[in-house]
Amino acid sequence: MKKDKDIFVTKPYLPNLDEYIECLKKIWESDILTNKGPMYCEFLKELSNKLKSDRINLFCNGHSALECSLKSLEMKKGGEIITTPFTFVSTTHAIVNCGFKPVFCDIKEDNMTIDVNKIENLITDKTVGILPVHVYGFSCNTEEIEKIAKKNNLKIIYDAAHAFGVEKNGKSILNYGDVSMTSFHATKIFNTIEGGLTVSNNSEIAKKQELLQNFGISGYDEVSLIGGNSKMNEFCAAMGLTTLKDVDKIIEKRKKLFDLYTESLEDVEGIKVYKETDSNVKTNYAYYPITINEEKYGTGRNGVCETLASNGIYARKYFFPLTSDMECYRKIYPEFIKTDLPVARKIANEILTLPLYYDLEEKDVKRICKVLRRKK
Ligand code: T4K
Repeated sequence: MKKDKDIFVTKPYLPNLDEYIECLKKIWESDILTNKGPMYCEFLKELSNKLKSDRINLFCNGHSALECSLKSLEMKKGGEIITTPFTFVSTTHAIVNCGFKPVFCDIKEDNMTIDVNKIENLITDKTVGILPVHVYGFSCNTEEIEKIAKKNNLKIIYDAAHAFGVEKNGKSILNYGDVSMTSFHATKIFNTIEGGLTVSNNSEIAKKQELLQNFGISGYDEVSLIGGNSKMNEFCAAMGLTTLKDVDKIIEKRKKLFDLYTESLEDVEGIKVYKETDSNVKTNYAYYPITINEEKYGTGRNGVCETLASNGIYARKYFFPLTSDMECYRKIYPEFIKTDLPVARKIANEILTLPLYYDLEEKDVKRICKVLRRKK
């Protein structure tokens, strides 16, 4: 049972209730609850302005946005997609659900994104795409990924589920790749309860996604594609509309808490803290990951997680286990668990993501750090 002093890894940001109720009144007046009604259209317009793209689509969740991205790109079914296993399982499930085979690439020590130096060794005549993850909102090396993709004629799909609000070279990071998707889940920095979005680099792909997410319906009496249903409804769009203006404020508060964690933990022997490594990137402070070196700290990651929990602090092991090692894949792809992923395996065994959310107070961060600094 949740106690008052309990601190969870995250807590959704809730916008001004009166403003949300105003939107609900409009929904009641319109009688339109879904299928791209007025709220959806207004939210889409506001996002277009914010992201400086008119090639965007809104989804009922991030996972559907990712699957739709994979389906929209004309990649040969059964082809291989190079990706990382240090991610939420959605990334790998989407690849498999869409009829492709994941090929796992190791990650970098410094920001846990795909190691671009290890991609080309994995390319075969079956490779059709690269699906890197801007994990924790830290930027992948988009320049190198683009070069490799161009040279080998591969599509790029970014899992930017954590990266709404991240900017690279002065533009939203969602504008990179053939398609980027993000998540608006309740646990994300900006939420629409459940929701997701794609940004495509070409209008034809964006149009195809629009069809795919609504059964392929292209006219009153016409269905031109075999699609499904993954549209965002009016209530979620209203949540997004009410919250969008608060995004900068949310990121600013998270930065304060993020910096306080770093200040309090960076000198602790055995604890490694992380930050955005690219000076051209403005990050969104989506998560606060640390790794714990058992030898130096005196206790391993699991022990630290338990100690925090005994103090009412519920950190999470995002992302352990690696998706390549998950039970669901052991039978169909027994080779996955043997993949050579030294950095990803080490980090997955040492990772802990600490609580970080808008309502978290500085005194909470200090309390968490006090527990972590009480090193044996
Ligand atoms: N790609 C990546 C890289 C992703 O990380 C994700 C999702 C996706 C794709 C797919 O996007 P979506 O289809 O989800 O839009 C959570 C989220 O459900 C998931 O969205 C997220 N990534 C993943 C990293 O974390 P869980 O199973 O850890 O969530 P849960 O329910 O344990 O919540 C975590 C904590 O948040 C709880 O301890 C309490 C708090 N919480 C949660 C919810 C839902 C609240 O206080 N209120 C709430 O309403 O997966």
